[in-house]
Amino acid sequence: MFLLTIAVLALFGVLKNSNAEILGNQTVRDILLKNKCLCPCGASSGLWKNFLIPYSEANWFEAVSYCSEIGMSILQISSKYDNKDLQDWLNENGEESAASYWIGANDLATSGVYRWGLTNKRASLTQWASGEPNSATIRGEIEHCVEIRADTLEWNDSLCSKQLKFICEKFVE
Ligand SMILES: [Ca+2]
Repeated sequence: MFLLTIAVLALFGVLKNSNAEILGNQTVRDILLKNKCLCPCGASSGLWKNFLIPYSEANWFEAVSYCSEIGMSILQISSKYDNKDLQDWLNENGEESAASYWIGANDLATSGVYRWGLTNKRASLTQWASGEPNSATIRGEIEHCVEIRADTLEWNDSLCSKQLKFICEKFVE
């Protein structure tokens, strides 16, 4: 637990020091504090995952916090099996086939380096849509958070402040 605390504080330090970008009128640090995002925010391990798409839309930070508050984590995709499980589940439980959802991948700490949630775990198996990630800047905010399209499972970096549905996951005990 001590090491975990240190790791979280270290990541927090990275965010605090390297990312002065303004998201709306708030810094990344402000948003993390406001949404109590200083959690491990990463699923542990196991063979099978449960997924959940909460009813409400949320910005990415709120999505991370919400999943954590209900004992889950924002979705991570670590293997092709994760993709297969997700696709099967979305086919049964998703809404519109072309809907997009927040997942955990983001490059908030280091631009261009995508990690899962607020962990230091690198997103090694990426599946960007054509032309993405483009780190577009819209009204002064740069795209740092990743949404996944339900039908193609392709990724797009998007504005973290955008309201979007999201996918939580939890390994089955
Ligand atoms: Ca983009």
